[in-house]
Amino acid sequence: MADVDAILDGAGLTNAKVREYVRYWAEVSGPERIEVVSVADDARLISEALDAGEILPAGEDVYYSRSYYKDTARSEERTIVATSNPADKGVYNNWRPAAEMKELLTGLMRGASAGKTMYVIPYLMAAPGSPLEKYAVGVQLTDNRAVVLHINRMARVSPKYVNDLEDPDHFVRAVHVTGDLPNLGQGTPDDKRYFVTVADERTILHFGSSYGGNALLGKIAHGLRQASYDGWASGKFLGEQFMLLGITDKQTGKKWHIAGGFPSASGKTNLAMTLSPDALGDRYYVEFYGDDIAWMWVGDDGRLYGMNPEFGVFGVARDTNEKTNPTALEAIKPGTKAIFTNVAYNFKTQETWFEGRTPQPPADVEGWLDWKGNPIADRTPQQAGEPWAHPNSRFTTTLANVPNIAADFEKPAGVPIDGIIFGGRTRDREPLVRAITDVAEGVYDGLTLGAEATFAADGLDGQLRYDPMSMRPFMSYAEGAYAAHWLKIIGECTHQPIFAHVNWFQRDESDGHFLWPGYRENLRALLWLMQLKDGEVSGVETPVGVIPAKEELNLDGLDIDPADLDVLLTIDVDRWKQEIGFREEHLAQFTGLPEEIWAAHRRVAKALDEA
Ligand code: GTP
Ligand code: SPV
Ligand code: MN
Repeated sequence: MADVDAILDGAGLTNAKVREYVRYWAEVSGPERIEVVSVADDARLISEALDAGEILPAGEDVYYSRSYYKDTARSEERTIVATSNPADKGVYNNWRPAAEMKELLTGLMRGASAGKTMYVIPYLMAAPGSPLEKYAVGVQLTDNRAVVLHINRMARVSPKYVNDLEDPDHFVRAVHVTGDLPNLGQGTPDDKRYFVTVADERTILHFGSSYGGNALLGKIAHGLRQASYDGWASGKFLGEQFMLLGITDKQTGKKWHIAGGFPSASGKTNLAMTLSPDALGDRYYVEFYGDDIAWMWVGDDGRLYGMNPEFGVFGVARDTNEKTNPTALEAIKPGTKAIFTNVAYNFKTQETWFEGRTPQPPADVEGWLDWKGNPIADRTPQQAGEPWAHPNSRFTTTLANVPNIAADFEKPAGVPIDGIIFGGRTRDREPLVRAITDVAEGVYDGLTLGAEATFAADGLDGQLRYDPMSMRPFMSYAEGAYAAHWLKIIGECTHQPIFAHVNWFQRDESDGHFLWPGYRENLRALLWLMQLKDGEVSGVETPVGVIPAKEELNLDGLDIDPADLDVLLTIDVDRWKQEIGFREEHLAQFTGLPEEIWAAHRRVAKALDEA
């Protein structure tokens, strides 16, 4: 291996602690070459990756990549949070002792980058100048060039972000070693993959994947697991799997910001990028801030502030089309430098396709390969119904490519948050929207978010499960402490956001159709919520929150079956009473849950009993 110091000097990487870290892990994983990356290297890296066949052209300045077929989503059971304090063990964080995990991962990584280039990627998960900048600095090491290309789109990348730190040691050490993917025993008892966040040492060690959040460590490992831990340990902020959007009423000039948690592949990207329904477009303008992560803190004016630490979008491809998400299509069009992963690809025309892009797949199958690279034309009749794209296939593009990106998306001060919403795929019980004005009841609602799991995690599609605040796969410390931290942060606000639960996924009992048309129409529920907050409507009180009176919901230009609307705006008290029993069991798993949360639970249960 070449002289590490000479390479770091050449790249202008001067932080001595960073240099020491790079030397240490280079010694462990044993790459042949080392290269420091800045976003300015992107064009060269793209052309190298094209030459090496690691990515393929998919139109002008758009690219295609395929991951190993057993490496297409997060693996929750292989994901671990480690610390040196056993009290950090929670129900969902797969806690393990730090010393044990560091030894194990060091062993797995030893020599595993032989013959490869190790890329050193200094990054920032914040807009420069953010009050949380200190928590946003990291340096990822990876031995995978395609991963570098994704990170260049998803994070701010440059040595300048790590050179002049107030505390040179305060950066996240994020080590990624791909491993020999065909020989890792994925999904077997001998599985060799480990995705570990050593949270109290701010060190991330991921081995055995080159896909998504398993490999882009600034995203969910740093942006969610490490950030939620840091936010709690410092007492200063929340790091959540939330989207963030702005709505402007052009008539009054008012602007609201709403943040919200929906479990993976449940509509955050769609909602955050939404446009007004056509009939309301003259009046309301929606701006996109973020689709997957929000860090939130209390501002000097007593309001809750939020920002998206990411620089790009890693969005679910399936069902993205002109109707569901026109802004996403704009953000991945020719010239955007977007990268598609695991969609179908036509090697003759360089087109891409995924389920839901058009109602039917391309009629002429010539040149089309499915996400595994197998020709569609060679399919047997039995294989005919198989999807062309992987259900968790995605696109990667920078925020600035999204046409309705907010003008102030990089403003370091963040934006004040007026509403926090929770939602997920719930086929019954949850109405279109129910507002919750009490903070403890709002936090309680987030903790009891229950939804159908999706294909964003291996092998769980369709299972009903609780996913507190949509953070279940990203929880880094014990749930009781997490709830207390939420109450503390929101409690410190003198102007608190309104909470709400939304559901776009309620289905008809008999034929299964979605009762609510969803997508752009979802704005109607958010507008009602903001009007409620501003005292312009009063809604209908129910045991589980305030729901819209039918005439309060703006339905201009919407064609909806009145019978469906009735169900969407009804609370099924019996079904809710049953739910309360499940919630009791769910909450009882958590040690140290604050009494305020139990009190909120009892209030809701009592209101239902009296209903
Ligand atoms: P992650 O990136 O995995 O965290 O997920 P996400 O929450 O950003 O998911 P995304 O917005 O990409 O949603 C994925 C799926 O939800 C797609 O298949 C969408 O078509 C579907 N979806 C989103 N919004 C709606 C809606 O309003 N109604 C219905 N029926 N489906 C929706
Ligand atoms: C999710 O699964 O919630 C994602 C994609 O946002 S990944 O970054 O792979 O976790
Ligand atoms: Mn996500």
